[in-house]
Amino acid sequence: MSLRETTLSVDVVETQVAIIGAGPAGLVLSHLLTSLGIESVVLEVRDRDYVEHRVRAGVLESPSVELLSSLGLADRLERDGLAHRGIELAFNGRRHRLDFVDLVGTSITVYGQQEVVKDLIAARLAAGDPIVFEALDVTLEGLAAPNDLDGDRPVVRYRHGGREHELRCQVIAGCDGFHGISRDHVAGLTTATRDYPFAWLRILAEAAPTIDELIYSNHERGFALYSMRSPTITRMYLQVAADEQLDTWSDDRIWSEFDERLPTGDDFAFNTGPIIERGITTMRSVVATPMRHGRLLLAGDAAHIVPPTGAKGMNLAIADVAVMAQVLDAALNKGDSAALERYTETCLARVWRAQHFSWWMTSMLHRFGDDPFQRELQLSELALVTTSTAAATNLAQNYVGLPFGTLR
Ligand code: RFL
Ligand code: PHB
Repeated sequence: MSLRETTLSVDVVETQVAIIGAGPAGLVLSHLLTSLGIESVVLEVRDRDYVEHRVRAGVLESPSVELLSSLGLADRLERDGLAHRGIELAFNGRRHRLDFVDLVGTSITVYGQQEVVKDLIAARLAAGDPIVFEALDVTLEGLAAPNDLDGDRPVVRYRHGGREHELRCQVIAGCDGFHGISRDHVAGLTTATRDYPFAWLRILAEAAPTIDELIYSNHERGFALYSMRSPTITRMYLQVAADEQLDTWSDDRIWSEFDERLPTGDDFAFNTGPIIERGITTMRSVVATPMRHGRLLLAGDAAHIVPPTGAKGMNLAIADVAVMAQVLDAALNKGDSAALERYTETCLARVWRAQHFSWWMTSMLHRFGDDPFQRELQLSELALVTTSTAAATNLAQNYVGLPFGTLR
């Protein structure tokens, strides 16, 4: 980053890539670019403490873990992350285990998104590379026509510390999540959407997990998920109405509902404890296309969201920026923009696979009203994936994450 000029009113800085958003997408991208010798500045509207304590996803696919390891960013993840061999699917009061390592030779790691974010922020700041927290009123300017790579360079303006700032760059990476501003700058953007008629009530509790793997439970009262973050913290979810009011759920009601929906008995019981975070997560599938407008490229939730049943949100964000780093390496370091032209289609191949998997898991596991036809289809599907190696292998390879570069 070079400080070009400071006038009385505006601080002007030049960089190669302006990254909007310090979530998993923006932060992983910043490290990938550094490894390729490409300069970047990360602009984040929130403060560091907020970003580091925002509780969200928890499952890392194996390609995501490999990418973080290859960047030397996985020390704490390898030490504190929980390596899971598989998951359990529960229905009709019984648990069925799928061993992903046996099925596909690899598996997943449970490690909170906010821990990934903390590790990436600490490593970037330790290297002396810039993250501007509390970058307010970010605006993107000078975006040329959708296919123009030769036109004027874009400018990002923002306010920080009571001053106006201008970031001149060659490329803008829109990594600002589903409620960000970047997506609105993509001309001709269209979205494909699926709304689900329910939401998830989520809790984080100070309670030691009692088993080593996640339990996804299909129950007549609605879906429940048993997950965890550490040897002392449990993460759990309940299917609730789409317009559910959180304040109607007392702690007692939450715990007794888990007791109904999880297959508790002689071989499984869960611990309860103080609930330290709770909320309602809406369930939607959205895919925006294209993911590029000239020198602006979108990644992660800024371009697409999935229902959390497949645990894909954070992983898709990482997969997008793995592609983005490659195409920017070709374009900025080697003057070859062919891969950049294919950025949208390359990303969307994986995005649609994840959308299908998330939709399929959601459809198989949730209660959809009283429709007996749908219920029998679910039970038939669950019977298949828990008895057929071919069906279980399909679930396993989608869950652990296809290697980057598959489906091109
Ligand atoms: P993020 O993580 O939302 O990061 C975007 C960042 O951009 C910042 N930002 C801006 N910065 C500057 N200027 C602006 N105008 C800006 N507007 C926004 C934001 O403050 C933020 O720091 O997107 P990213 O990097 O694409 O990562 C995606 C993942 O975060 C997401 O897919 C998952 O966390 C989804 N998700 C969950 N996935 C799961 O698998 N399991 C979960 O339990 C789970 N819980 C969740 C979630 C997403 C949630 N959101 C987005 C509502 C719970 C929530 C509440
Ligand atoms: C989580 O631990 O937060 C989690 C795990 C699996 C999912 C969704 C969320 O499918």
